[in-house]
Amino acid sequence: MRIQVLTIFPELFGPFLATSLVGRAIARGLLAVEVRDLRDFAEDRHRSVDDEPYGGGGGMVMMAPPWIRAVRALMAAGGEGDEGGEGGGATAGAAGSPGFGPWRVLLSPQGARLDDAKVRELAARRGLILLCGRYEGIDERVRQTVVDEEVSIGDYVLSGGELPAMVLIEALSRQVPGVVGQAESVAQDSFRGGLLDHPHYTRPPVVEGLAVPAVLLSGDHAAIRRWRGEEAVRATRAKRPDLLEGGVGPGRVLDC
Ligand code: 4FV
Repeated sequence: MRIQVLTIFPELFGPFLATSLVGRAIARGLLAVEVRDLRDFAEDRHRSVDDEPYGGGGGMVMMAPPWIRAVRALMAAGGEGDEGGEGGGATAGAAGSPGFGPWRVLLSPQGARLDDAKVRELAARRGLILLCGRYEGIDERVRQTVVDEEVSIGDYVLSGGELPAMVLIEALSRQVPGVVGQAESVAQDSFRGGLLDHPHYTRPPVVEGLAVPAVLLSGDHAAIRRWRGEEAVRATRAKRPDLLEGGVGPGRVLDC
């Protein structure tokens, strides 16, 4: 999977892309992430990317031309193919030719809420361009020209789209085959079967007078799988009953 990120704070991504699972995935070539400074696509010598809002009001708005130039440059740089591209296909230029180019995602509170299903949908694409906004927002004509989809990580307002982009990159990296060891652990991830995860325990056997459930020390793997399935349902019913509306995830319980 190839991910290109556009931001005015590229320095925010360094440690994240060099550490732990994402860092290892990139080092092993399982994931490619390029971070580009939007200011490199500004049109004036002050590298301006924001201006005052038409119609007045507080704060600044990000200008459209730098974004449009930046996304088109990244598209032209031969992003791997998906049915992204301008206006869903009808565009000028090799990279923008119909049906070619990375899928362009703007991180914003107005987007579809990021969940396990959305992560898997985006992970199925070969190329992504992530647009990280700042200030009060982005000129609407960016959405109308070089954005295929908006994604939100939650109903609260952050100061920038960089952290949402990192959340998305981390979630996507876990979907890339070979990135997470013990392949089945991704399959057992929370939400996969529509359930939260079962409780986990490790040494020491007693903490603050609280012992590990005996079944986990029994060696009876069928009993352990059953216990974990029941505990996953219990945790989901207690903490996220909304997840059970669609009925208990079949795969999860059945194979316990
Ligand atoms: C956000 C979110 C978010 C809004 C204005 C950046 C900020 C500023 N992005 N999920 N919630 N973005 O709050 O994705 O430009």
